[in-house]
Parts: sequence; C-alpha cells; structure tokens
Amino acid sequence: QETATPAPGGATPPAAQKKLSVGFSQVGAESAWRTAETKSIRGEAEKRGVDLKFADAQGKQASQIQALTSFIAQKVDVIVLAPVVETGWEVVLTQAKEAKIPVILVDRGIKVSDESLYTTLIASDFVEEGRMAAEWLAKQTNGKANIYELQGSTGAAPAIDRKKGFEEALQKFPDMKIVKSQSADFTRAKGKEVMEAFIKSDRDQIQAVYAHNDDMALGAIQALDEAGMNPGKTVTLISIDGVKGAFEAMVAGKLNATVECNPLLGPLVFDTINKVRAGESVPKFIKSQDQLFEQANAAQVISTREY
Ligand code: GYE
Repeated sequence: QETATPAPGGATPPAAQKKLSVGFSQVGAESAWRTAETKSIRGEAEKRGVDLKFADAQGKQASQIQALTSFIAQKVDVIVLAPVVETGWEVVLTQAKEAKIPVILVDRGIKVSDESLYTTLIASDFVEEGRMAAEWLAKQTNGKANIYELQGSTGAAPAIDRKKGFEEALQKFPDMKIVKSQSADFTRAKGKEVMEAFIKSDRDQIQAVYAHNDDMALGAIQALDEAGMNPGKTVTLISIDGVKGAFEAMVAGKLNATVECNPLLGPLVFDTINKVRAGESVPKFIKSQDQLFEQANAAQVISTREY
C-alpha cells in the first residue's frame, strides 16, 4: 500500500485543499426535463466532490435573485444559473461580476445589454427546435392544418424562441395556421387545462397541437382522450424535450413526434467550470445538438433513453 508523501515545495496536499463551491439556482421542478437536469447536475457535483449549494426558485425570479445574492455573500467560487425568465438580471449579475464570481448560464439564455455579465450559456438552440417542429408538422399534415399551440412559461427563453422558430418556418406554408396559442407554464396539469378550454370552444377545428414541452403535450393528450378525440390519429401532436413519458406516449400511438432537448448537462457544466477556473477561454454559447424522434422509431429507441 502506498503512503502519502508530502508534496514537494510545500504545496497543499489535495485533502487539505478547499472544495470547489458552486451555487446553483434552479428554476423549479415544473417538468420531467427539469427534474432530469437537476439530477444530472447534482449527481455530477457529488461525483466530483464539489460543494453544491442548490436553490429551487419554484418558478420565481425574485427567489433566484435572492439565491444569487446569498451565493455572493457566501463567496462561492462559481454561480450556475438556470434563469426562469430572460430579462431583469442586470443588478444581481453586476454584483456577481464585482465580486469576481463567474456566472455560467444553463439551459436558458438571458437578454442583457452587457454580455460580460455572464461567462457562457450551455443550452440548446430553441429557435432551431421550433423550426424542426414546424417543418415536421407541415410535412406530416401536407402543409395544411389548424394548429393549437401550448406555450411555455411567459418570458422564458425556450417559450419565446420555440414560438419564434415555429412561426418563422411556417411562413413557407400558407395553409398552416396557428388558431390559438396560450401559455400552459410547461406543466402537465396546465397543459390539460388549456387543452380542455381549446376543446370546449373549438372541438371540430383542432387538427394539430404544438406544445413547447412534452409535459404539456402529455396533459393535452389526457384532455383529448377524455373528450374521445383520438390524439395521435385525428389530432397530430408534436412537442419538445424527448423525455421518457413522451416516448411512452409515442409507443402508445398518442404522441406523434418530439424534438429532443438534452437536460443531462452536469458533466459539461463542471468541465466548463474547470476550464473557466483554469483561465481558458470558452465559447459564449455552448450548444447542444438535438434531434427529432417520431412515433415510428420510438419503440426501437425507448430503452436507450436516459431521461
Ligand atoms: O424544455 C421545459 C422546461 O429550459 C429547456 O424548461 C428548458 C425547458 C424545458 O421546463 O420542459
């Protein structure tokens, strides 16, 4: 057995080194996607012996600002922020910058006039996801459909950009119409509720549903099922995330397609933190690669899905 010898030159032996401390301000637990992300980041922190301070904001920006203020007061080494909304970050991020604490944004972007207020964003391209969904839906419906849209949380980057990309791509298809569009807050319960209201007023016109995440689509499927409307057959549904529940719904023939959005960001987040702390430069946007999955191949790949 080896015995530890003191490092030459009086360097601090690893055991006595201060643990890396990271404050992570998470949006909440609104979706299966987010639960998978939390698990990935927490698990990776544990694996690497990082002291992770985890704060769940329950969907409130005020709670996130409070968490960040407290991380700054505790002098954490790095802040990881999954911002609930895009705007309103200048004051607290300026405080982090003055305290020389790097801020890594995960899974959602922000709009700030001064880009130096954060180090990098690790996320998917939501505009591209919206485009992929629109193009797939247009192909599937031969360019003609009355679409009902379930938006994500108001003011959140994925809600804004998934709508934008979808609308942009639909411009090439004059007979693809978004008839109604409403926020269902990225949750299954609201997805069901909003879909019920759509069904009540527009029952015979609903041909397609575009949901900004899988959870809302799963809620909508429940509403359609309860109304006897044949989701996946007479109503075509596409959503985003690629969570297990979506694959199960595709195997059951009720969801038609999902655009993957990778929540397993833990390893990449801590690799990036190490680079930043070593003084290496990192890109301002570290983009995940997403792909679309359809009902036809869902059964084949479901067992390989990790979240
Ligand atoms: O798609 C949705 C979640 O920010 C990318 O937030 C994330 C989104 C994800 O609640 O399910």
